[in-house]
Amino acid sequence: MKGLSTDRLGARTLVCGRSARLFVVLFGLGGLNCGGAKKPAEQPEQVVEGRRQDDQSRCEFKGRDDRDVQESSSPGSVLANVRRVYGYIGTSSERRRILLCREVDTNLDGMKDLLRTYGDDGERLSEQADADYNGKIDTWITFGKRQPAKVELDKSGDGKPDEIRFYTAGKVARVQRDTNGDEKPDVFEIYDAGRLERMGLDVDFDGQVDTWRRDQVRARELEEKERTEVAPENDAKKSDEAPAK
Ligand SMILES: [Ca+2]
Ligand SMILES: [Ca+2]
Ligand SMILES: [Ca+2]
Repeated sequence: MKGLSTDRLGARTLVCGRSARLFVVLFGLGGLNCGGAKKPAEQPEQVVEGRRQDDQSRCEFKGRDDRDVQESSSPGSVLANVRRVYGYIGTSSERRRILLCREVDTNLDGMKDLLRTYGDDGERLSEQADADYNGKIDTWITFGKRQPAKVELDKSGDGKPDEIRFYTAGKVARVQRDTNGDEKPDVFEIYDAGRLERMGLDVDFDGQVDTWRRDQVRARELEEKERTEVAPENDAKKSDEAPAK
């Protein structure tokens, strides 16, 4: 089956049949080659209207007969910049198609720079992003229940994460950071309700925290909070202890 449809984003979408190998989107031409049509001859990587044929795809679908691939263009993009890869689960009447992977070229430079993977019920499992568009993934997100549970960042540009953020109920709870490039964390931040409470520093990089620093402002706030929470009890005690008139 070959035709035009409209997806949830209202994007113009070119849809092919079940087998991924049955279609090829020709970048720059927006053409389509579905089942039965002639496959284009193998060509070396080339620039087509500023786009290379290798778009740094990271979704798994090449050479897979059990994957469907859908290419679409988001609003503002003339060419296809969104790819969805589908798979199948279940058997016979319970067999259904599910979205496994979605990748996007967000800055329209021809290279995919954002990838999301999904579970059987459409829930987000993970995300990878090349946030500075240099061709290397620098952000990895692992999702818990609907929200990010862990975010790993490569700030040094070596392709490996050097900062890991752990989240609880959507708020940052812990951060660990490698500042000397030995791939071991040496800064540990502890958060309370999403606000930095204290920071541990491993200054000689032996894996042991040498000093803990409390956020001075946060410490004062906590002390004040403790004082005001205790105060009413004290007041009540005083009135209990007051002699009867
Ligand atoms: Ca891009
Ligand atoms: Ca990058
Ligand atoms: Ca380190």
